Amino acid sequence: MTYRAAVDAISQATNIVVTTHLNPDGDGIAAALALCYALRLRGKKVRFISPSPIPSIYDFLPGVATVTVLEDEAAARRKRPVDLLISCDCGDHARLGACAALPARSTLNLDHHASNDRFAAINVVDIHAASTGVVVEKLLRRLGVAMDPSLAACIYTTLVYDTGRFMHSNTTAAVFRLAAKLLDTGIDAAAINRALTYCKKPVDLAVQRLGIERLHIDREQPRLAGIALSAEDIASVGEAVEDWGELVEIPRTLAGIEVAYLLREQPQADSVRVSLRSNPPYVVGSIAQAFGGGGHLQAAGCTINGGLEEAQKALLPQLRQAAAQRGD
Ligand SMILES: [Mn+2]
Repeated sequence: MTYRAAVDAISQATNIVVTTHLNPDGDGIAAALALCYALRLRGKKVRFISPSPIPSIYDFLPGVATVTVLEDEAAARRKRPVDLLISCDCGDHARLGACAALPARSTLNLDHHASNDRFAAINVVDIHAASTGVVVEKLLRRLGVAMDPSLAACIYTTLVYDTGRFMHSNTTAAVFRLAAKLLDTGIDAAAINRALTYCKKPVDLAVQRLGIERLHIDREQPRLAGIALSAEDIASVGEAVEDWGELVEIPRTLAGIEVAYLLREQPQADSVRVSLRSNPPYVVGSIAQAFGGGGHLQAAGCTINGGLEEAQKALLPQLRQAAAQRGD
């Protein structure tokens, strides 16, 4: 890990842009906000530019009102160069969307995805970190930044989000030790948990109903279940939905299911977004990678060109195999 190089790069920089991946999640957003907050305390000129809008459920996080959204690549290219562009939670350059085109004298990649392709000048990729927020916390400690409630709220959010509320296999003793340290600052963890959990709108429940209607347990492989949504299904909900991704949790809740998938056909029916999850020791990360995507061993995603049926034909045999063989 090149924390040292990251500390040096930040120390030397005055103008910094912090960013995260397309369709950012609780880890990417809160890790980036923690970094922005801490670097501003250090007197840096920092902006958080996101390649997609920030879902409103994160409105409670400190600094979220200062985030600007940049979806136009040409506009990004025209920006004045900054000293340092820092990406949080992003495994490959293309996932930065328009923000990939932001001019910068140097780049720093803070992440924890096993599939990270080390696209930046300086790469701090800690695949054992439960969240990118953990990587940010280690970096801030090396920068001499003291933990405070604002920072703690952000880092705690990354833990809750990326461990699935302290449930997934990345929920280590180190995670609980860090969580305890964050709670020692006086943050209201239960309030944050509520903000991240009891945040549904009626449309989100309509999406869940659709997901349950489309839930399918594989006939050949009883450890495999998933949800496949056509472009028509998705249009039928009729409103912009902020987070489709969590539908992949529905098949997982069934006893005996070890591998779960969510397929979302895109509006022109020319590509399908794929989310994959598995319980250890079953592995889905390599499947996502084979289709040009990435992620973790047990949580990964990719996009497959073609319509829903084509994607199912290409993917299901591999998922059956993943559910048939233990990856350990
Ligand atoms: Mn993450």
